[in-house]
Amino acid sequence: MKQTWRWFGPEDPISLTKIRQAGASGVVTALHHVAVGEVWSREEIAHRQALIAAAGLRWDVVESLPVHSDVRLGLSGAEHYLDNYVTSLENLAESGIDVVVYNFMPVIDWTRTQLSWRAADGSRSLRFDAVEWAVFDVHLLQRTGASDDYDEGTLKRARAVYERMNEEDKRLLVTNVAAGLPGANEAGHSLESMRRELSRWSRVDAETLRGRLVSFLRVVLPTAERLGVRLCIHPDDPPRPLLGLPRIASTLADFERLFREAPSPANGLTLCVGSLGASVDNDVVAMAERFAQRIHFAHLRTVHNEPDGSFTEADPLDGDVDLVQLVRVLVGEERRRATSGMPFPIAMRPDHGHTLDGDIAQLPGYSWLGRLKGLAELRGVICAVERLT
Ligand code: DNO
Repeated sequence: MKQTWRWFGPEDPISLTKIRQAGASGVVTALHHVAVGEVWSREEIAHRQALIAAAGLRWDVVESLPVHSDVRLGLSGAEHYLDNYVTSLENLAESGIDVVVYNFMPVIDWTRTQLSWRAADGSRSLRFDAVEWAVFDVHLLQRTGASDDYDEGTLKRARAVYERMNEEDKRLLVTNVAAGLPGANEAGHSLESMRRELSRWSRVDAETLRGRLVSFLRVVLPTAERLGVRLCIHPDDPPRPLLGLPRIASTLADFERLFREAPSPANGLTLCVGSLGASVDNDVVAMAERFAQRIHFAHLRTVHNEPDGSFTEADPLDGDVDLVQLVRVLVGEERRRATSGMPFPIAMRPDHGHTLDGDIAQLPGYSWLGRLKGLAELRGVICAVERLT
């Protein structure tokens, strides 16, 4: 497997030198400074590529080339953003970058309620707490109809938690949920702007959103296929509807349907194990087997799930999904590709890491030492699976 590391660009506190010393050979990055929907020019791409090459690394994966919300909302005038998307894909292909991540989550991207949850060993990790989530939705955002989405027990516990919160606790929960996490599609929200954005989406149900995803793909996939670019949708994180909004890249059935309706080989999947694994209904190893030919990029991380739907990010080898089995599936797929003419290896990156003592961790989830530890463990697994199978 190709071992990569996510780098947020020249502002990232983790330097390219560190990334190389961590053992990665590839970089996953995006032109975060270009406004969503604008063209990624050849010059900007070449400039970023040169920085990465000067450090002895290669820009292997774009994460992400975001899809403008007007496209996801199906607004008239969105054709301009689609044209720009195609041009950006052409410019990337021209530079030899051929794996491109995007997602189709409405309003909020990946979501947690706690960004500094203390584990027993004192390290910090990210957590989605189902009760705090209900506190946010029902009591802080006060979304119309929110209480219909929770059972009695959760509503009762949420009220009790809310009543114990002081102003600082409330402010922190709003920031954690709404302000936007690293790499999210769009800038974060205040409660006010989130309410405004939600009202734009009030009539979009799952079927409508699925239709828009397929329409988007029908426009961009022919170009991607012609250029040898593989577009890899990132699953919903967590894989469930939030804030009354549909999420359509969450389950085996969602992906079966997506690949049936847009069968182009350029229609690929980012196997984000932590996202998919945050539903106990997803058998992620079985999903990897089922969609192996579509996977061109993998986020190797795991979570611990709890019965009420809460989950906490775990150490890679200690979570609910067996990453050793998963790596075995991906290595098997690479071997198959080697004899079938498909491009390989498959790129992987350690996804979020815990924040360890003495860490550099300005960006939630994207710590230096925590990810270094994650990559080191995963390198061991990959090496063993490649040698022994
Ligand atoms: C979180 C990441 C997301 C992901 C985007 C993909 O750590 O997995 O930021 O990059 O949702 O579009």
